Amino acid sequence: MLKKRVYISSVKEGPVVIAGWVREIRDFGSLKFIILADRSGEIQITAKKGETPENILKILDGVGKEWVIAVEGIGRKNEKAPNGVEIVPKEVKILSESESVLPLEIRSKAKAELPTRLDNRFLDIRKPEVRAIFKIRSEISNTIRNFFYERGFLEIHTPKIVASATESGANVFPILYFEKEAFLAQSPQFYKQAAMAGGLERVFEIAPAFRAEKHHTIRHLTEYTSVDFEISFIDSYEDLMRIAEELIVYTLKNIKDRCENEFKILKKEIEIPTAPFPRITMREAYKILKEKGIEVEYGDELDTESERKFGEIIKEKFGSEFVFLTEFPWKVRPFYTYRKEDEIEWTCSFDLIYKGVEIVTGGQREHRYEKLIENCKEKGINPETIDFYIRMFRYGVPPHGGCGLGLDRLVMLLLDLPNVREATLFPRDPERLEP
Ligand code: AMO
Repeated sequence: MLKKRVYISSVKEGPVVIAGWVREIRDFGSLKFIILADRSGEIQITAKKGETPENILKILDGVGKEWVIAVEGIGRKNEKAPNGVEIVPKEVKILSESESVLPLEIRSKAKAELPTRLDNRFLDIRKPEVRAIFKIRSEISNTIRNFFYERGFLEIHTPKIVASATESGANVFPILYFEKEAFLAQSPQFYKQAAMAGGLERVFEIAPAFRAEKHHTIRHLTEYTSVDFEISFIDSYEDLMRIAEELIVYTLKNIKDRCENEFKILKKEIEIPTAPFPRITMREAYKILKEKGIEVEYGDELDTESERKFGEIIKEKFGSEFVFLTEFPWKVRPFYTYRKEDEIEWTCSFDLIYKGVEIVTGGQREHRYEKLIENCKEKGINPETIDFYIRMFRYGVPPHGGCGLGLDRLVMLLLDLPNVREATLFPRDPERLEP
């Protein structure tokens, strides 16, 4: 029976086999409606005394909400049915039963709290509006992959068990690796640079990254999906920003078409941005914020609130939801960042802010061995502890740079979700290790 199964959304008039979850039952004695749902949509099954065989009526009388059943029947036009077609059942097979009291209601009007939803995520994703988020997320990662393949990038897979921190020692997860201490990778940073040292020239990776961030915010996870790319033979970090903005425009354009139905379910209109996005140096940003009465210490990063405010100001000024904040202070960037030639307290690096939240960090890397050693020392890093990385720069490495984009944040912001956890199927945070 299941061999002939089709998705509910493709049901037309005539014989058909469908299968899915019993989402609702309306019983009027001699007439019974069952709403059956699968990944593609919902349909009404109409069982009537006199029309439906007695044995089938009996089976249907026994089923409960969220049971999984397969139905063989006839598709018939009915203007009163939800999608204009109903199913008249001829054969019903019970595939799985469900307990009658569910820990999370699928169709309840009252919205459950996020922790309850996440505790019961397998039920939560039965809701069309939640499933739509993950369909869009899937299309985003597919589109990103296409973008890079079309431009001749190599997809790489770098280790997630590593010997040292790349971003900062403070938020790295130590693990026991046999008798040694190892860490979960915070970023593929060293390895995408190693790919440049190896002459791969243009690489990308979509993979998990781990951050031991204890704070509870709506935009931090302890495990997130990082979209990284790295390219060689760049003239400046402008080359990187150009790819990053092209990637964003390409992705949003593509998913707007591919996910029309999901955007409808979520009642979202997607605005396609135009490149180039505004570029504002950090030095300008301090001034712009100061004019609005927001004081950020010269040489410091923007905190969450000033970043949000900055996004608002840019939206007002340039009509753009995206803005590159460029030339970050050396003080707040990692040791591998390339410093401006004539103003070494500033760097050739940037963040991309979307709707007031950082979604991308990138920049040119220091590829000159001597300078890299100096930078390590200035940041209090003993180069010998990361010799496997540093030694590459003794053997010919072209000027290069790249970016890391947080996929979870992109999905959250695109869909205006209130929390990054909603954009992640099974989020990890300081309290959540299950499901
Ligand atoms: P950074 O540490 O800024 O840079 O991270 C890059 C992007 O990853 C996302 N991100 C996170 N998302 C959710 N939860 C977190 N805890 C979290 N931490 C980071 C953000 C951020 O903009 N190696 C550099 C990138 C590079 O220069 O290529 C890096 O990892 O969207």
